[in-house]
Amino acid sequence: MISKKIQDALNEQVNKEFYSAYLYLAMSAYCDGIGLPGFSKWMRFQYEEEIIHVTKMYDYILSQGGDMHLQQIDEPPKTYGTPLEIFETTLAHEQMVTKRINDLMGLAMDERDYATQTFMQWYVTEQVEEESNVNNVLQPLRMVGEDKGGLMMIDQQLGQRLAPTPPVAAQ
Ligand code: OFO
Repeated sequence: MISKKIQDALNEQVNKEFYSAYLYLAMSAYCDGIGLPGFSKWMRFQYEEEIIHVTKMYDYILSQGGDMHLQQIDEPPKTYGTPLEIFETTLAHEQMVTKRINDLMGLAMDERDYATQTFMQWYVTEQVEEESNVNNVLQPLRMVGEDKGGLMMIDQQLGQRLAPTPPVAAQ
């Protein structure tokens, strides 16, 4: 069982995770449109990751007897600038999500809700990985700058990303 406060905070986070999915799908389309299929694929798999984040939280709310309230999802931008700008936007977004996850964990601690703390630990760990994955792309992007050959190489590498697999608890 979860309190109304936790239930509402989790519902809001479901909405934010849906926005993340929407954002990365929009970025995927944008990258496709500017001729970067590897970037597009990377973002498409990032979208799929976010759907896993959504589904896992959705399942948890219902398993705790909470009310699910699917709210309106904000519209993401249509354009994102250069590949470097795309990933700078992505890092800023993930840092914002990390802050939200930490706030949710803080709320679960204030409420002495141990089940939700255990549940949220998965997201805390996941955010470390999310930020690290983005930084791993940002570093070479900063090195190559505007160099087209360098960007093509990064595009090829990003195209090798594997599809995400849902954790057992979310299946
Ligand atoms: Fe759901 O982690 Fe990215 O946003």
